[in-house]
Amino acid sequence: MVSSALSRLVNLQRHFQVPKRSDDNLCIGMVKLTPDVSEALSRGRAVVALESTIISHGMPYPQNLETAKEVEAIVRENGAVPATVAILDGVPCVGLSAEELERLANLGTKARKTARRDIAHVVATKGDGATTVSATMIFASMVGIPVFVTGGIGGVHRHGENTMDISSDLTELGRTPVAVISAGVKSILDIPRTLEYLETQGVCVAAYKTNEFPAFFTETSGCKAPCRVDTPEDCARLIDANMKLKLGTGILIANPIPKEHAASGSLIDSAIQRALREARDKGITGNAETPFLLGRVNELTGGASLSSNIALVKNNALLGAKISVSLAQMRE
Ligand code: PSU
Ligand code: MN
Repeated sequence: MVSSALSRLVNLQRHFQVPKRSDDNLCIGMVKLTPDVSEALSRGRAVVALESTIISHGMPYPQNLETAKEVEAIVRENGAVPATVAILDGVPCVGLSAEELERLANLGTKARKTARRDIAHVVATKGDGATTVSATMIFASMVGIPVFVTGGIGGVHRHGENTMDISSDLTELGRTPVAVISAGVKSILDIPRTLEYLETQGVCVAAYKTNEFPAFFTETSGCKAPCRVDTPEDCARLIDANMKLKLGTGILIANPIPKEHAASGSLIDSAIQRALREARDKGITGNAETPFLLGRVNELTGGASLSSNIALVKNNALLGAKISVSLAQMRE
């Protein structure tokens, strides 16, 4: 047990050059880890990575801060250590202090939405970056965290076959071996093409306790999921097999929104249609599109979409923590 924990730390160190201790935070290469995260990783304990664009761009203040804290608390209560990822003053951080979390929530959209392509520039300019799914996967993988919880991932945008607006979350899933727990993909996106693209990228997509791929606010999308898992242990075995085989690709675990929080499909649908029209009329494209659509759908549904969003993120945190604990036990 001790020797495997030690060898894990030595491996981490080898991989990321010489770790330095500065105050209480352990630095691996350019990445700063909080003491509880580095301790858990070196002992092979369960850690769950969390993204931060959902805090800065996905929800308004103060619900963003409350939700971020509650999500971390759910992870802890279920036996894992939460590691919220963000770039602060140009330093990639895996795990945030209470003050850092508050700062990020306050910055809101003033923080830079940081996907893979943005990381080097945010670091070089010593900026504050909120990491999307793609950037969060990169840092989770760098420090050895195999499980990552979010609300929803990006996908192929509607008309993506013309605009080529395809989230880098999908290509990241194709190249980085981290399991992402999400409530599926929002119907602001083109769900069938998103699943096709994930297949092309070689990503294992598994729906939790259902045969259907969920659509974030609703449990159904009309698309069949490629595979199904029914327990946290099933998920852990899947992740373990993916790691042992060194496939190098990510896994998407799609956890449907709890029934009691599922928004009325027609309410959300009409809000989405209107938000999409407005985005087109205002010429909002590129990485501004997702935050615009999320905010507008929330306004148009009178906040209903925000409370569904919060409920499903917490539900994902619960599942992610259980998966992470089961995986840590399996790999002891
Ligand atoms: N979908 C959501 N909420 C979010 C996002 C997506 O329901 O907050 C964020 C995530 O950080 C995701 C990013 O990685 O948007 C995708 O943005 P884009 O479509 O620009 O790749
Ligand atoms: Mn995009």
